[in-house]
Amino acid sequence: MKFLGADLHSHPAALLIGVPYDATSTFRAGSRHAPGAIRWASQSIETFSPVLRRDLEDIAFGDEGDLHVEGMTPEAMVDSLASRIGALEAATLPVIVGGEHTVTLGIVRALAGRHRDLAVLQLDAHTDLRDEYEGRRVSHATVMRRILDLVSPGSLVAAGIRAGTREEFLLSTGLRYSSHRLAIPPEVWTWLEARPVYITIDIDVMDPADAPGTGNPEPEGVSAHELLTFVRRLEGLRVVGVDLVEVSPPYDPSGRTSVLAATILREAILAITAPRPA
Ligand SMILES: [Mn+2]
Repeated sequence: MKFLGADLHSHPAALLIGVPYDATSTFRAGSRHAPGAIRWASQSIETFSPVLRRDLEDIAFGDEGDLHVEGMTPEAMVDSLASRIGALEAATLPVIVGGEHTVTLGIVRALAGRHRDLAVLQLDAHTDLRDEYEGRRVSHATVMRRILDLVSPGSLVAAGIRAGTREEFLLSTGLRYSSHRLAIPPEVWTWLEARPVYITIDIDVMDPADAPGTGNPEPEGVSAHELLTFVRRLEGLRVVGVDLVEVSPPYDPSGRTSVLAATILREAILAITAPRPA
């Protein structure tokens, strides 16, 4: 099954790739089932966005299925994903569906090599800035720290953050911006407008009331309306890649988290591929 509105294109404007990997998720695994669950849930929504007035049918949008990552170490999965992203045409927007948050490292590794001034925009409940977690340096809880090995702290903008250790919050004061709020201050947004941006959306940025199906739910998150409004504003940025991670179908018995994830992806793809004013 392909994602809603996806078709075969030799030069896609946007290409969805699933990464069914959750080997370092220790508390509540299950995000390896997310690419399949989100594709299935996508059949329940429309290709047309009445807010953006755009339709997935109108763009060259493909879904190449899942990367084969079963049984891999986190390092091998990251390497494999980085080489797949590195092989994409520059005009193709990678739309990656995790899997756990560790997948972001593979994508950013490839894109930071291609764009020297890459900014990374993280929407997440957790800082993910530990240097090591349960003996691993590459894990869902260390992913943003490993990304700081690739881009400078001044290149990272984090929003929705409301959980982490004292040390992680101390480290986060050195970032371009970090806040529990989703709204980005105007001067930071203007800074983002001036460079290529990678955006990673950890579904746990959402309030568990709207997105219960995730490995590490965190109270006091943002609403679906707030997040979708934010995602539609991506139309104003030069986004060179996007991921949506940490949906965990075994903790989503009603399927509502996967439906929301599919809606976020539709709105993100439509907003990011919208023609930009010259
Ligand atoms: Mn995360």
